[in-house]
Amino acid sequence: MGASPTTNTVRNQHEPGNAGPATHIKARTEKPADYPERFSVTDNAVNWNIPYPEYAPPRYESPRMLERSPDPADIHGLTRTMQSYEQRGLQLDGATDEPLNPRGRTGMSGRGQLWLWGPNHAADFLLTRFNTDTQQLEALLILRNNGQWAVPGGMVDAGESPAMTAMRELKEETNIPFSTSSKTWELYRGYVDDPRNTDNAWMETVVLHEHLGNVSPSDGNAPSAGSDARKAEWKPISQELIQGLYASHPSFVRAGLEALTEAPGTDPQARQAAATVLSL
Ligand code: RP5
Repeated sequence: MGASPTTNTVRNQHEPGNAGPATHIKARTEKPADYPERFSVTDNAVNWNIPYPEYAPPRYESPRMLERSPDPADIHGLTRTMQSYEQRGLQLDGATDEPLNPRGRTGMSGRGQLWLWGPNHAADFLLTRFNTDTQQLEALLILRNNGQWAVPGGMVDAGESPAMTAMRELKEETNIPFSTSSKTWELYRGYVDDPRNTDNAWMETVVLHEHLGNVSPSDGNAPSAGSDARKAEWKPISQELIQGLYASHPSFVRAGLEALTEAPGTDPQARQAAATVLSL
C-alpha cells in the first residue's frame, strides 16, 4: 500500500507514566451496558505509579466474549496479546501476570468485552471528500450499535495486516469497496480510549486516511450499512459531529482535518472547510 511511514500524528495527551487529567476520558466515564459500575478513579489516581491501596475495581468478563475467546486462565500462552503499539513495552501485574493498561487505572479489571488480554488490535479507515453539491467537507461514517457515529473499522483477524482489515471493514460496514493507494496514508497507530477498556485489556488501532477530493454524490455509489453497522452515511464534518464520535475517533477526524490543511495537494475549498471546522 502507499501509506506513508508510521506517523502517530494524533495529538496525544495521554503520555504513559504521566497520566494527566485527559487520560481515560471514555474508559473511566463510559462503559457498555453489561459492565458493572466502574470503581471511581480520580484524575490524579490513574497513574499506576501512584500508590492506591484502596483501589478495588470490579472484575468483569463478558460471558459472550468468553465463549469465543481463549481460556482466560491460559494467560501465559497468549503471546499474541503481548504485541503492543505502545512504545514502552508491557507492564505485567506482579501477582497475576495479567498485562496492565499502559495508560493507568480504568476502574475495571478482567477483560470486559474484549477478546484478548492486553492490546486488542483494530484498524479504521477514514475516508473524507469535499461534496461539491453542498460545498461541505464530509466523512464516511457508520452508526454503531451503541448509537454513536464512528469511523468504519474493526478487529484485525489472525493473519491480516491492519490495511487489509481496514479495507475489509470499510466494505463490510458501508458496502463501499475501496483499496488503499498511493494517496492513502497512516494517520495514527496506538492506544484507543475505548469505553470497553479495562485495567488488563484495551484497544489499539491503526487508522488509515484518504481524501477523495471534490466529489458530486451523484458520481458514485451511495453507502449502505452492513455487518454490525446500523447506518452508513457521508456526514458533513462539524465540531458537534466530531465531539459525539465513538472512543478516540474525535482525535482521528481532527487529525484528518489537520492533514488536509497541511497537505500541499489539498484543494483550496477543502483546505478552507477543514480549517474552519478546526477553528470552531
Ligand atoms: C475502536 O473500536 C477502534 O478504533 C475500532 O473502530 C473499533 C473496533 O471494535 P469493533 O468495531 O470491532 O467493536 O476502539
